[in-house]
Amino acid sequence: MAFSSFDMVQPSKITSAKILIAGGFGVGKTTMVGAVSEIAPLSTEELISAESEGVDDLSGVESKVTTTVALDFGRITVNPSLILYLFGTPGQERFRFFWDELAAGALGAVVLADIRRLDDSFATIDFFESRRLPFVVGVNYFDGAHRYRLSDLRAALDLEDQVPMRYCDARSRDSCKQLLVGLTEHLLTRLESVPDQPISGTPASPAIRLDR
Ligand SMILES: Nc1nc2c(ncn2[C@@H]2O[C@H](COP(=O)(O)OP(=O)(O)OP(=O)(O)O)[C@@H](O)[C@H]2O)c(=O)[nH]1
Ligand SMILES: [Mg+2]
Repeated sequence: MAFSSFDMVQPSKITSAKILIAGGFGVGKTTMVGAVSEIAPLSTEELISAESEGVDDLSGVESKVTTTVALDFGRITVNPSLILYLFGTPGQERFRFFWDELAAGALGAVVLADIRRLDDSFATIDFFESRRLPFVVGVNYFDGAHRYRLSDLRAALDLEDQVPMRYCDARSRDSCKQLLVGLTEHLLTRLESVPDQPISGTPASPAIRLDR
């Protein structure tokens, strides 16, 4: 794995960034935070209640018995200069009100999409597009699903060309790390295109930035 772009961050400074791991119900957000975090992840899992019936689509994840009711939290040191703090969102519709709170101060996001339930990703993509928060899309591949071409998936999601997208396995540390590398490179590219302005997070965010 090449981490060359991260070398652009000054080695003398330790920079941290808040990153959201977001997506619809049961796409693998908690799994990803758990797979990639170097600390024991904080999770807030509770048994799925009747409130979910008829609202959240359980198809494909029928065996799922718990759901995130607040957030997931983890940390990964990308290189000696860069630490990412990962905040996984809850996926159930009734917890959507909490996303703005979670997004405060975030520098960017990984949007996870379940290959079998792409429709569930529209609301998440809209969320970040409307807040102008940079994101990458990880298409979480579940066993036995059809493997579409990425270009077809991009068209189906109506995703702009500059938004990085790749297949991933939320259970694999390497795969998740590649998504985070892709996000960091995306953030740095944006920083280069507007060199005098820090990348801002959400409007209410403190000025977290990648120092260069
Ligand atoms: N086969 C396969 N299963 C996966 C993958 N990622 C997650 N899972 C499984 O899918 C289920 C859902 O994963 P979670 O990580 O709880 O999903 P979530 O997005 O956090 O769910 P909510 O918080 O309820 O929205 C779990 O049973 C995981 O083990 C994957 O890449 N492949
Ligand atoms: Mg979860």
